[in-house]
Amino acid sequence: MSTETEATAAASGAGATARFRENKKFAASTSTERVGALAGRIIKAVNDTVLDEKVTYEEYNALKAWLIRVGEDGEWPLFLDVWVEHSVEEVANANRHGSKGTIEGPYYIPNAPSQDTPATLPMREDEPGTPLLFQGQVRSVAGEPLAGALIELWHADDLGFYSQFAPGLPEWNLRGCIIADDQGNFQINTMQPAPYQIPTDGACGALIAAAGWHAWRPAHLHLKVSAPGHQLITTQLYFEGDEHVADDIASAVKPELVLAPADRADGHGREVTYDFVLDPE
Ligand code: MBD
Ligand code: FE
Repeated sequence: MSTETEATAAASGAGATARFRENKKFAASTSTERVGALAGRIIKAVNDTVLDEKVTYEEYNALKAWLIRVGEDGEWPLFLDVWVEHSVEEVANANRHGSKGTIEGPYYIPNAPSQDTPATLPMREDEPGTPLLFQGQVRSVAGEPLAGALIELWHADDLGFYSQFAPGLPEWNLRGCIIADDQGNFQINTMQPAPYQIPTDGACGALIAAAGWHAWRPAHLHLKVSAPGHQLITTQLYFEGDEHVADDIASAVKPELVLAPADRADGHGREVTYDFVLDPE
């Protein structure tokens, strides 16, 4: 038995759904006018599609069955984060001057174990993959080093699985909160993640197969970077040469977010430097 053979869409979907409920990221109050306007537009967009495309009862019932299955598989967080979150992020961060953000995705867990820099993310003794040293500095838009910066990093392992969303992985595997030094500098040792495939055995995978799309996200590091008095950024970093950098199923790649790691002089994996620039609050 291994993570690879035991992982199921329903288990990771149920985990992501439970996680979302705990985070309680719901709008406290959205006005009647706003709900009416947004829900009205979405319903109209669906009806326009039905009329334009002359959707049949067979197709309508297939949609109904599929929507029921998305809920049963717990895949609403996955579905929304893959196909909708990128435009929400674009609107939210349109006025930022610092580093680019991108989507959070469904697999963030707050309060991972914290460590001072230089740090090594929690990993198994025989963690597979290529070691990666990820380092840099956190600064303000004015160029000042930000003391007290915090770098939260989480990512998939060398098989593309996230701890707490796939069986058999230690609780905090490849997740950590790293406290930068008084110059905002950080050094984090981890393992290069693998590309991520949307589970093929759930509702989202069924849609992807039925539509003839591919199911891949390029390999990525997820980050939340913050410092006192500055806006937190949620972002991801990708790797040059990854075939899915150009066609991420989640539409979350931006050119500024693609890293080009170099081989380490000591032959021990790769290293890359990336600095974060935070906007003031
Ligand atoms: C991921 O790992 C991810 O980052 C997103 C956005 C969606 C699905 C899986
Ligand atoms: Fe991810």
